[in-house]
Amino acid sequence: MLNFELSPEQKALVDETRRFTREKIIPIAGEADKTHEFPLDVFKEAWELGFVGPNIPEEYGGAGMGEVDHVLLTEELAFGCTGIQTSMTANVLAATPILIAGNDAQKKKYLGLLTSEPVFAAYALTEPAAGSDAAGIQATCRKDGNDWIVNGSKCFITNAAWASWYIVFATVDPSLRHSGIMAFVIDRDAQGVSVGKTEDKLGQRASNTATVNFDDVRVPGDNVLAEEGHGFKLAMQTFDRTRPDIGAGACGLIRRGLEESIAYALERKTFGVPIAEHQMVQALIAEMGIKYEATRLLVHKSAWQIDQGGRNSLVASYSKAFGADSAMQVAIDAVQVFGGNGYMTEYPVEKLMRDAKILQIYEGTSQIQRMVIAKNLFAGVR
Ligand code: COS
Repeated sequence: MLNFELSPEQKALVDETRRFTREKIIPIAGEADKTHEFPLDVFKEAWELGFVGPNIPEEYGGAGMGEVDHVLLTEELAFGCTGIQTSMTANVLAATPILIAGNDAQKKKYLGLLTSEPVFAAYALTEPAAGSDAAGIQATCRKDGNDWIVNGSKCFITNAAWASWYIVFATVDPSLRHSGIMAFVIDRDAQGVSVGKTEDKLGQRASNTATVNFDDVRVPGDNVLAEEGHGFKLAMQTFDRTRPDIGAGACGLIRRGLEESIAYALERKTFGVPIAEHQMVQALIAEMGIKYEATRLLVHKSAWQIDQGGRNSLVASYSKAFGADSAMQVAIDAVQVFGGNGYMTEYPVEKLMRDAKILQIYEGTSQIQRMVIAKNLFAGVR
């Protein structure tokens, strides 16, 4: 059975999120971009409405939303501003390893924190010398009685400065690569945790991105999420579940670029007619429509696969790579449709171009997605 129709509940969710985006995000997005200030009041309102961490199960206080509903919601938030949306959805990235591998006590404590008050959590994998090569992390952990001592530095961490707790990947021995990696939940207020500099970024400037340091941090054994050799797989399983959501962010950005371009093309005149009548402009806009529809289909399929359970790396990477690359192209073309005005900050599309770039980089570059895709395709044949 195949059905592209949204259910009445999904339509209501889209309407509600769309209204929130129009009323609360779009009016302040430009200012948040300029000042680098994440709008905490908007975050709190979104949290009240259940838009933050929506896929946390009801038994831990969440909305228990399925992944298809989740990507519908993300697309709507991203239409308003992918910077604000990234910070809102980063709680899902941090919650996912706990949902996959956490025991009941860890779920109650750490997911419960996210659902009982509007706080942040962060996922700390990347290091200065280990981005794409996630198995190359250098942060270490060593056992001390029932505790673990964690040392190292994580960079480019979304919401690092705001987070109440972190998912931290560290290794018992860097030379073991992925077979030495563990995962922990570490409280922000644990002794030895410090937040470093906040990054000054090209785009998605409303979202906080910072370094976080772990200096002889004592972590109770109860906070081990993945034992030696299981941390890397947990990181990858997490991405399988969260990369479709990056595709959903791309969907929102693409739709924004498309709608802004159509509105501008109907209004702006050259050679005595609206530019919408010029075939070359029509071609740019038609491409945007194709990219929107195709990204959305991939995102919905990859989200649906998550809801069905089982391994979904292939389509997750399709949706992430195609969505991110399409968003970048659409944003560039939207600036082109706007011409000189598109290059100016008083029009909305230059921000889309700056914001889109990171979609091709975070949670695995477009090149890494192609590695995952090729590996899965060859494995299917072998
Ligand atoms: N689910 C479960 N297990 C997985 C997996 C997945 N999706 N992907 C890989 N694994 C397992 C493999 O099966 C292998 O297990 P065995 O040793 O038991 O055979 C192990 O993990 C190592 O896998 P692989 O050899 O593929 O690892 P690589 O070091 O080659 O790395 C890539 C693979 C490049 C895909 C990985 O490092 C990656 O995704 N990098 C990008 C990281 C990233 O997204 N960073 C951005 C962070 S911003 S939040």
